[in-house]
Amino acid sequence: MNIELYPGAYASHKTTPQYLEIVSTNGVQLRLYVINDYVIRFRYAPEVGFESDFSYALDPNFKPENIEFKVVESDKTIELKTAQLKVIIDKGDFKTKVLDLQGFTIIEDEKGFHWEENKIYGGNIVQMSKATQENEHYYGLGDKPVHPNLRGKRFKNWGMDEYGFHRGTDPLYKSIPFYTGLHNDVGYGIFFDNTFKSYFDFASERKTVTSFWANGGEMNYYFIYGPEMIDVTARYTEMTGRPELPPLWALGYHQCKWSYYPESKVREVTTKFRELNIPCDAFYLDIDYMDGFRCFTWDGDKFPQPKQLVDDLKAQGYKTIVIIDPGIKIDKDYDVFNEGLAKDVYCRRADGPHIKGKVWPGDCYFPDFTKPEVREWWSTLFENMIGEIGVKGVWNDMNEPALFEVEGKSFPPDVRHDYDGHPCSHRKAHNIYGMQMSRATYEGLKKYSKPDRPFVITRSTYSGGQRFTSAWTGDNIASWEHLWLANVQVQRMNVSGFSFIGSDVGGFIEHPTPELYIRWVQLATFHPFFRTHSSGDHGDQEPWSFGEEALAISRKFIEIRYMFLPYLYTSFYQYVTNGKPMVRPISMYDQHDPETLNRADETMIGDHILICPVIEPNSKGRYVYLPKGNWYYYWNDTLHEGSKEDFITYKLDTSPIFIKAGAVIANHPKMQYVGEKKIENLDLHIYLGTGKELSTLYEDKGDGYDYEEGGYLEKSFVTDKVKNQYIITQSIIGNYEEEYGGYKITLHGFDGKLKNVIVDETPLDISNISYKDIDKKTEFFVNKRFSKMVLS
Ligand code: MIG
Repeated sequence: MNIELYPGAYASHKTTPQYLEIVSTNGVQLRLYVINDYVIRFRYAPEVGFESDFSYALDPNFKPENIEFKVVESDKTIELKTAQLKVIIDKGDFKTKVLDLQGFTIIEDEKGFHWEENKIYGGNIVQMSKATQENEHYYGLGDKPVHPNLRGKRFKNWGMDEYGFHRGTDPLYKSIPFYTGLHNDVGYGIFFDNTFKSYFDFASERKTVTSFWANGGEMNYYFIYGPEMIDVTARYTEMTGRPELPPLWALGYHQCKWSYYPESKVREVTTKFRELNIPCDAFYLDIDYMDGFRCFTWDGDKFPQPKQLVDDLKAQGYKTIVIIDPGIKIDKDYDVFNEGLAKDVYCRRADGPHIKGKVWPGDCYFPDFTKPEVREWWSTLFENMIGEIGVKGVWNDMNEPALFEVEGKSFPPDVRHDYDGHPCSHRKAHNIYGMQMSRATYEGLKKYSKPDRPFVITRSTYSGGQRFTSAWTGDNIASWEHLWLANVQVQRMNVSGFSFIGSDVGGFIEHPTPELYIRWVQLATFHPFFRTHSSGDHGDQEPWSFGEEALAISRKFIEIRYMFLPYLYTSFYQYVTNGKPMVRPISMYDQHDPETLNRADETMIGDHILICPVIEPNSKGRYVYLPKGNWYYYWNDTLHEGSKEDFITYKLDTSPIFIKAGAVIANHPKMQYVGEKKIENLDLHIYLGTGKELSTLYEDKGDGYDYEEGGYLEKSFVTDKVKNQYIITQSIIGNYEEEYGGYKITLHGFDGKLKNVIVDETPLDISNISYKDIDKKTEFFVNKRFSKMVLS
């Protein structure tokens, strides 16, 4: 039996410019680092002091601000105060609580920090327990396939290859030990930056307690104050990093299957997309393109001329993406294997031999991606693939790491890792292995795809992995339950700071019905990453594989995706610059409305679009809760008042999409791929509102790095209704030249009653304005650099 150990009473404290350190009578050290006014790091050392301070999660570019904080000692407590928060440490029992400056308790220790000796491996099992408030809700924690609100459940973080997972399977592929709590309207986050196997219990074992612990390492967590939940996520990615902008095409539609081969099949499918006018930007080659599954090789029979193929696809507007797994086949005639051996890149067991594991190529060795020299070597392997052949993106799979035929489906615990100069066992490195692989891959693409932007997609990742790569949710199933899961997993990953994610559309395992495929496309149309993928051992899964009706509807939605690219790209820009997730559960849109807090389906995409997926067969309508604001139904401009539930009816060819009143939204014309056509005029849709509303539009070349030198535009549109006038102002930052001539304005909700349009003081001749009475739209053209437009 293990004994729970606790800190004793207060013995002494000291302060440095970065932290307050308190020591207990039995030698426990607690350091409170003030990261900024909103974020405090809690770090405990139970016995002999702290380990070397290193984290893969933190963005190396993130430097804590030099923040002033005050420390006040009294008889019973030590208090630390920032401009936003107060932390009180009880001198008697070492417990902490965090309050806002109004004295409201945001979080407090229940047992607080305690630990048990790990009798098998040495070190400690470090534990923390917090009181749960009666009305407290919990969100986030990565890819957990359960209802958005985590309360009443327990989870484990340990990256696993879970083929055909289902609702409740835990753990899955990703480890993101960060959650958001909300009670009494106040949101906060806890990021437990510990890469060992970790656990979170949200008032499951004991109804009034939320706890988290790990099988090794330090009790090292960050308290992140909101109070708005959206700011919690933003502050978390301020520390753990945000990605660079992807190439615009990566937000287009992707087509994948395990596997498209030989070359003639690839040509047939890509040509058919063009013939049928289904937009598509990216085409994937799964493991069968390789020679016997040897990474960085091509099967000479199936793909005799890879460069020619990639070039031809490029001419048709396709970007080719190839899979690369971590396992390197043990084969003395294989260059990559030999090079790796010579450079000593492969992971070893504790006693010296390499870790040998079976995956697709048979027996393999595995690079230790936690070693800087190994990542550097790996990045150079992409020279030919990216630099010569012209592949545009790389797909990292099996990087939990996944092994066949062994217990635990991964490395044994004794395997050694460099961990960037902090040598350790697999127990500590398992959860970051996939993240470091995708990092090394990203660095390879950065090297050889210049001046273009890289694109990487991964299955496994850890906190901070969002800096390097996009992700997908893994091997799902063609079922209605999985459509529901896709929706909640994409939201959850977004709450967890990882926006660039999507699911295998239609399901990876088994064959979807036409209806399920259609409904899935309708949801994924608004997911940051949009790709159809299937295991290929059942019927085909291209948009035309489900009959005429499904083809027409899929095409219609993929076209909508392309029309909304400027909006999605702007949402990505907001994620990159201010950390607002691209996909926002409606609890994050309005946490002050209790109706939003347990909703799984309704979802905000960016600032102004609300979607609600149809997640049942034969559905003719469903209830949709619209949060505060007024909402236009996308399909007919009917105005719905928010803060209530409405019953929305639809057919198979529509799904609930709402645009917030007051929004200004840009649309691209329909295109078969990004950049196919020159845009003559940019469609700008203005949705009449009742108050002030800000809309953003980000524009740049869609690829390359000119934006770093000012080659971008950030346009802010403010709409406002003042008496009988509707005023739209535009302000612009940056110096990119748009390729289009002007704006084609479409007004929504004006009922064709427009009398005057004044653009920058000049009345517009509105005799030519076209009134479309049926849908009550009014269209006209204006200068793209206008500053003020008055409609009356
Ligand atoms: O053991 O590369 O999740 O997307 O198609 C299966 C073949 C390996 C698992 C991935 C899936 C991919 C498949 N891979």
